[in-house]
Amino acid sequence: MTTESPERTIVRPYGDTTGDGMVQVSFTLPVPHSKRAEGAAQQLANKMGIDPAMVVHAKPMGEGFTFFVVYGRVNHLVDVDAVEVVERDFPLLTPKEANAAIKRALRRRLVVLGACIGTDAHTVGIDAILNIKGFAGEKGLEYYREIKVGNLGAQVSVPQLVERAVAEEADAVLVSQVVTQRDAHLLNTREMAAAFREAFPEERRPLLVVGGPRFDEAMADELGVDRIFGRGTTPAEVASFLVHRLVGRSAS
Ligand code: B12
Repeated sequence: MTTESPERTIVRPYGDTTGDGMVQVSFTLPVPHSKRAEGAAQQLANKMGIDPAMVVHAKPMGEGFTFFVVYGRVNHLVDVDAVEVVERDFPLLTPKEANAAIKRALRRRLVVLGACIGTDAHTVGIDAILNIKGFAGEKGLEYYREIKVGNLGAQVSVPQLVERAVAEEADAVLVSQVVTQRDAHLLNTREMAAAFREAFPEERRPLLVVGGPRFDEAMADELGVDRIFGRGTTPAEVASFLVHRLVGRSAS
């Protein structure tokens, strides 16, 4: 890491030697594999600011497509201090602490509903958060004595989800969106948020949480949800957020 001044931290990518600017990118071009195709990949990499660019891997992908890995140097600098991310702004609780806080504040179990909506059938992510076996060494929300979990599974329609949330008097609705083709995750999330706003008065609306590996966590307001969780989220982070928001809400 090189620093320009005591305040700013400026870094370059690292490949063979510190600060040499080496990066590796992969992409697919709609051309059959050939020397010319490799040249095209190199040209694209050059246009992306990678110079020199070496095609280190090229593999035909079905008919008329080639997958490439290109390794090369960029001259760009990264200002780490200028990076903006959504930091965790609530304390991380153990299951015992979360249970105690819910019991104290709500005097009933907190009701959570989870689902993959739209045509999305990727349930592994929502299961990682909800199922008792959990994720990354943490137990899922089903393990929390004071949380009642309903996992609706895959391909749940927005009307079905709203109906269940009404019937179960859900405190929070957790939605997973993994497929991002044609921005399906954004469209589905907006549709879901609008439907919940229509079905509930604002003060009784369940907390809306979405997650998936390709969301931008900074887009919560834009998508009309209360929080977005991205890649690598663990169950304790989600439980802690729910406690922070719902217990806080009931206290005010
Ligand atoms: C397993 C898998 C499948 C399985 C799904 C099985 C199942 N029951 O889930 C099967 C084989 C069914 C499948 C099918 C398809 N798949 Co698929 N699949 C994958 C794969 C390999 C792994 C996904 C996964 O399980 N990750 C592990 C979990 C733990 O991670 P996660 O989902 O990110 O979840 C974490 C966080 O994101 C977060 N999180 C996620 N959801 C939520 C929700 C909340 C509320 C919160 C708080 C947090 C949270 O917490 C989790 C834990 O940290 C990915 C590629 C990859 N390596 O990621 C492709 C991938 C997602 N699939 C893809 C595609 C294209 C498809 C198909 C369209 C393929 C086809 N042509 O049929 C179909 C679509 C089916 C459908 N209708 O949805 C693409 C999506 C591309 C895109 N741009 O959208 C990927 C990226 C593969 C690729 N590189 O092309 N797939």
